Amino acid sequence: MAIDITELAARLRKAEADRVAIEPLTDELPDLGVGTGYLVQRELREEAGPLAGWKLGLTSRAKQTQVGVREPIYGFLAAERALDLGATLDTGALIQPRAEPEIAFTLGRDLTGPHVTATDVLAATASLAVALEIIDSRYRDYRFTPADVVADNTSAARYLIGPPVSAGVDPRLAGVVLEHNGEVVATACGAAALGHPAAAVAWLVRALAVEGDGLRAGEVVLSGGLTAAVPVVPGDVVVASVDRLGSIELGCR
Ligand code: 0L1
Ligand code: MG
Repeated sequence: MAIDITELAARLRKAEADRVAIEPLTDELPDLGVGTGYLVQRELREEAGPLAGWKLGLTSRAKQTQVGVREPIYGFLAAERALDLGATLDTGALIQPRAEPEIAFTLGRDLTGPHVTATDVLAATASLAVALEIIDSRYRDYRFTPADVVADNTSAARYLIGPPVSAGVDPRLAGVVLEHNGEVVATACGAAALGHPAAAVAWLVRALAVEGDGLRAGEVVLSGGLTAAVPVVPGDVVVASVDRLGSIELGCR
C-alpha cells in the first residue's frame, strides 16, 4: 500500500486537536519504518510554528523499559508548547499526559556534523537546567512501535525548563529526584541518559547531520527522560530536582 505522509501527519494532528487517541499507524501499515516516521514528523514540524529546539526520547533504560522500545529517538520542541515557571498544566487539553524529569541543554553556539562528541557538546553548551517534559502519546495506551512514536513527534506535548545554570555542574553525576504529590516516586542520575546527557545530545547532532540539519545557538535540547514517566491528572503536583540545577514544580488542573 502506498504511504501518504501528509495523510498520516493529518491523522496525528487531528488526534491531538480532538484529544482522542488513535490506534498505531503500523496496525494498518505494518511495514512503516522509522525513516518514514521521521518524514511524518518533519511534516508536523513544518506546521508547528517557531521551534525552541529539540528533544531526545528513550535515552534511558527506565524509559525504554516503560514503553518497550530499545532505541533513542528525537523530536522537535515547538516554542508555543513551553510552559512558564509557576504556570499550571491544563490536563484537559491533553489525552493521557505523563511527566518526566530531564536535563536541558541550551546551546551557546551552532553545533553540526556527523562526528560530534559529548565533549564537543559540553564545549558548545551555554547553560544547563532542570526540566520537566509532559509527554502525551496520541496512540491509545501508549501502544506504538519505533516508527509510530517517531511519527508522533516522540509523544512531545509540553515542557517546563528551570532557571539556567552556566557553570559547576557535571550532568553525568547529577542526582535526580522525581516527586509526585509529595512522594518520591523515582530517582536517577544524569548518566541514565546514554551514559552521559551530553552523549545523548551528541547522538542527536549526528542524527540531525544525516538530514543536513544541526543545532543552532540558543536552541534548547531536552536530553531524555531519566526515570519512567508518571501519569498526571487534575490536582496533581510534580516536582523535578537535579543536584546543582535546582527544583521545578508543576501543578496540574
Ligand atoms: O514515553 C513515550 O511516549 C516514548 C516517546 C519518548 C518520550 C520521551 O522519552 O520523551
Ligand atoms: Mg522526554
